[in-house]
Amino acid sequence: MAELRVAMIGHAFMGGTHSVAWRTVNAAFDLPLTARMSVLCGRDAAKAAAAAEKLGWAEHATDWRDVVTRDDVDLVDICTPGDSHAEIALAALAAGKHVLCEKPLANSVAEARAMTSAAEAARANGVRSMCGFNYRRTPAVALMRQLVADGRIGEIRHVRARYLQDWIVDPQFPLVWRLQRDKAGSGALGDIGAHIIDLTQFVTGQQITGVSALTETFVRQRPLVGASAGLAASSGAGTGEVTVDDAALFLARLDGGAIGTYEATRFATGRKNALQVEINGSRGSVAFDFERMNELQFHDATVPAAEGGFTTILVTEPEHPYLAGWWPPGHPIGYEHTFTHEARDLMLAVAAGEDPTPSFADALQVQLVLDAVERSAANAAGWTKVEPA
Ligand code: SOE
Repeated sequence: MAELRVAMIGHAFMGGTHSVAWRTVNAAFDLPLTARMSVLCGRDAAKAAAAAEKLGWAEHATDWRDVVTRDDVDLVDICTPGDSHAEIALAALAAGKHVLCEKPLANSVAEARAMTSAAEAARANGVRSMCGFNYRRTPAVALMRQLVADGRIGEIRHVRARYLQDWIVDPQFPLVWRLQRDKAGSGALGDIGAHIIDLTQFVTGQQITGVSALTETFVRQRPLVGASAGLAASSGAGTGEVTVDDAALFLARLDGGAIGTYEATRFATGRKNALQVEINGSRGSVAFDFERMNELQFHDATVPAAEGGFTTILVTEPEHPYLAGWWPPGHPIGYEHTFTHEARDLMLAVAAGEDPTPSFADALQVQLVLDAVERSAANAAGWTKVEPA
């Protein structure tokens, strides 16, 4: 069977999740291509070698510029912080490689536009590109989209989205790259707010057209990093400034007539990875919480009131999206599977000569929303003070 030879740039948290995906995708799904984990690339040779060994890559390398032009690489998988997404993606596309790029697509609208133009130009030569908004591929989320598309929710009035984490509540948690604007672009907004923007637009089929926002940075100085691994880190000597938001809230209008509230924070003590979305429509509602990712809450407003109310759908059946690839009915799956589903869909698109989604253009639209949120939050004129009593 034909191979898809993958080069992965970066090997921290996302590199780990993507490695699981490439390693398992052909075991779970019957696909027209076989993923080959050809080369893992990282700046430090010893760390890259250890990561390649641990994560299952055939080789390691230290210079991404060499890697993206190699003849024995078909796809470049970008798992680095946002400040290098644009440069790597542009080079990979110019070399005719398919590209999978972690979210958010870039650190600015200008970079996202350049990446989108390059992806569109490369497309003419059969080159595919995709942004890694993995939560779209949670079976319960895909089911939620199906219910909306099938008209079961009716006309959508409300979109209520929150992404709540608490991993930096401790003011002594060090200044990792996700807390630095030059590396991450923004804070909770781009890191996790981007997911709920993408997810709600994906589920509803509507796009955000305007926002009114506020952002806050609760802890402005943090210890510098001693060592870090994934999201965990230890403190080194000295402190530095947090240059991103800790939390972002906004109201939104969507182009199909819905109105929305969005909240992204890393300070929701006790909430670990609570990506929560509720959609209310004229015929019913759906609600999802990633902390219970194998369940979907559904209210059918067309049944008699006495039988109404939210019921729990256990999204563990082979009839549900993606689940035919996994275990017998009733057996749940986890976070890492969303990345395997992403790899599956990308491989199917590459093999069929079709464009995978979300495209770079879709991710640019998310970037434009992030940018509007930041501009709105910075605009004090939009803030109405309560008159003193
Ligand atoms: C950290 O907030 C993080 O790992 C995000 O970067 C991911 O995109 C999200 O899936 C989980 O949380």
